[in-house]
This record gives sequence, C-alpha cells and structure tokens, in this order.
Amino acid sequence: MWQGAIAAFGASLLIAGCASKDPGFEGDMEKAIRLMDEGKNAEAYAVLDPQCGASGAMPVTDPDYGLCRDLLGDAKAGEAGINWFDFIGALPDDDSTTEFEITNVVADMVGAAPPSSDPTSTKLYADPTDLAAKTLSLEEALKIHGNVDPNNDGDWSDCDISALNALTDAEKAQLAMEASLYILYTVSGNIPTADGAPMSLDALKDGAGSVNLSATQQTNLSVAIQLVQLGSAALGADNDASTEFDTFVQEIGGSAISSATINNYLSML
Ligand SMILES: [Ca+2]
Repeated sequence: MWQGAIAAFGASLLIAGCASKDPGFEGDMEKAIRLMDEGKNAEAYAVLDPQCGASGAMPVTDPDYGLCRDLLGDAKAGEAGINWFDFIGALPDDDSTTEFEITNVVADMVGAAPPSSDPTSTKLYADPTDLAAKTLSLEEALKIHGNVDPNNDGDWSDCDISALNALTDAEKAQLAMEASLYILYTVSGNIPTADGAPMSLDALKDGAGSVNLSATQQTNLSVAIQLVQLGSAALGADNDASTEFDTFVQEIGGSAISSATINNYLSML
C-alpha cells in the first residue's frame, strides 16, 4: 500500500539535507530535522516559524523558502501524530502476505486505545480532545503544504487546486496522505461515542448514519478528496499507493463529499 508515497517523501527529506545555500537557514533546518526525528515537532515548528512562518523574515523569493515551508508543514503533520518513520516501519515487506491495516496505524497515531469498558476490543477509539487538536495541526499542515485556505477564513472553497499542479510528485503524494488522514480524523471526530471517537474501520462502521458535517466541513473535505486524487494521479497507475488512494476516493463516492456520501461510505465498510 502506501510505500510509494512514503518512499518519495523519505527521498525528498534526504535530498533536503544538501540543498540549502543560506548558512543561517541551514543550521535551523538541521536543528528542525533533528527535533522532528526526536518527536519534538512543536519545537521544530518554533525553530522554522521565524524564518518562513506567517510572520517569517525569509522572502518568498529566497531559494530556501520552498524547502523551509515543506519542513514547517512536516512539523505540523508531526504534531498531528504523523510519524513518517514509524509509518514506514509499520509497512510490510514487498514479499509479505500480511495485510497492512492502515486504520490501525492511523489509530496508533492519534493515541487510540481499546475502550475501558472493553479492553480486549479490536475497535480502536481516540480521545476526542486529542483528536480535535491533531485535526487542527493537520489542517495547518495542509494550509502550509497545499495552500488550501488562501484567505485563512476556515473555508477552503478559495483553494486553487490547479495551482498545485506545480508541486513535485513527491509533494503531491504527501498532500494526498495528509488529506486522507484529515478526512478520516474529521469523520471520526464527528462521531462521538461513549468510548471516544472511533478510529478503526470496525468502530467507524457503527457510526454510519450519525455523521452530520457542517456546510464548511463538507466543502473542506471535498477539497481534501481532490488532493487525494491529485496525489494519486502524480504517482501513476502502476503504483500501489495510487491504487490505495483511488480505492479510497471511489469508496467515499468521488470528489463532492457530503454527510450523505460519508454515511454511505461508512455503511459499506
Ligand atoms: Ca478561505
């Protein structure tokens, strides 16, 4: 499944190590990457924010600007619980016959655990407060990597999807991964249960019929699913991750997401 996207992302991070020209930025960048390696994503963000964050001093024309923004978004994705290296480690070998459980890996990312009422349950749940914070961090990552909300009013209908064609294939694949998780996080957060927000497919299944997204959420998730399509197209038809993204888009009912299409998706899990 997602190996192609992850491998591409890993490669971009390695290349990043020798791409910088500005010595001041190079030091900050190395520090930020080291902090992210240690799981200190908020600290990594704080290192890069004065450079290329909202009030950063680095001009958009600086040759390091794009790389700095990539890393800034990675730090936010890390805050959202996405640990790319754990994720890679969870992937099966090419010749493995074990089915990779994407939802279980996602559930681990948001700190999900079986409910106390049923500790041996295979249905994983996330703490709703923690999930909400991580959904916000992922939203920031998508704003930085995909400019999904140019006027920053919380509504993504002003996202210029066609402008994202200028991104590299690896960047598009990374956006697709972040957007997929954003959709799963948002849907899960929309289904409160006694045990928390459902994160595994088994647990999400029970939420079919209860999803009631706001108009803005429906708009934003419709943009997110188009980012999944963008990443899938960039990876090409023979790519396993692309197949996985395509299946997700197809099952969720295409590019116009509504409460009805999500409830339908959950009922088919
Ligand atoms: Ca907007």
